[in-house]
Amino acid sequence: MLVVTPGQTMNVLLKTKPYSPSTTFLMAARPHVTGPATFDNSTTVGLLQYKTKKGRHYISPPASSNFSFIMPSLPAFNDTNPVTNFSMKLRSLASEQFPAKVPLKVDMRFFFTVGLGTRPCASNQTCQGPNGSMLSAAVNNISFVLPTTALLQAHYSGQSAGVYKPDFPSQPLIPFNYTGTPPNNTVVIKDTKVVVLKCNTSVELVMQDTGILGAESHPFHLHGFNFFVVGQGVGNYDPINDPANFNLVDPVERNTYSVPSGGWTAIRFLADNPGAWLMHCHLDIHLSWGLGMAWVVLDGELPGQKLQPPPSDLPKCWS
Ligand SMILES: [Cu+2]
Repeated sequence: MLVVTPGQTMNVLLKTKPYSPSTTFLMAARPHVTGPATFDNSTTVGLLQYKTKKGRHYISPPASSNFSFIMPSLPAFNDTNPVTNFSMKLRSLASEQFPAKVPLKVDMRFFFTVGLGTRPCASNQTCQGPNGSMLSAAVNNISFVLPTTALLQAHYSGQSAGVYKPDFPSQPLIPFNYTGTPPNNTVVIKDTKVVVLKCNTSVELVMQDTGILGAESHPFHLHGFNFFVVGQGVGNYDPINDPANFNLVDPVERNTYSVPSGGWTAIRFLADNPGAWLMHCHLDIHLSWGLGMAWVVLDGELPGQKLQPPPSDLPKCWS
């Protein structure tokens, strides 16, 4: 069984057993859902068959549909246990010779809440949120607003004023019981804030799902870097006891990872790629509601640590 989250990529080595050139294999897939969304819960199937040609084996659709097969049993669409078991099982391909490059020393620690919230509904609109409010989403209660001038352009030209603010909070301004009784005020702030990092900062980030409007898994994607998933758990992250269980030996390396529903994920990455990098939930509707933020990584001292100029033929649409 394989679990792929929205936006995630995976290299898979398929081993069929027992091997026989005439065997047809059935593959089946269905959605996994943690939120309240309505969705197509049907199961899709595909077939693969080995053919032998000049001593080589390759995969092709079966020539005839005249065969019977056994439908694999798939977990229920809302069963999170197989998903957790699968994601916890994955390890890096690290070996003694090629150890995982997970940062062992941390320069900066961040704790981000990720989840849904509300905004006041405009008077001329009908909104779907609780008590007629507008559904929104936020990281540390800040609902990300995409600026009209590109972040990278503003950063590169040194004209970030009016485009983004460099004061994205490193932790929630008002801590609360993230997965417990929701706070009375669910209203989020709309803004364009970033975290500014010196080049080669090693970052540890804990992303904590909130149950403010119901817990839900959020597949977070980081541009510009791969990160290592050093820990995850259910409920509220415990900064005293949970780090002791972090995997700093062979953690899986990713650029997209689902923060578990009502739980948390801890990642580490080395910010060695100068530029402006979005990090956002890969559920498109959540992104449109503001579930993201950005990291701006400054140039370093060495020649290989400089943001490259835009290509000479970059279309000029500077605002
Ligand atoms: Cu999401």
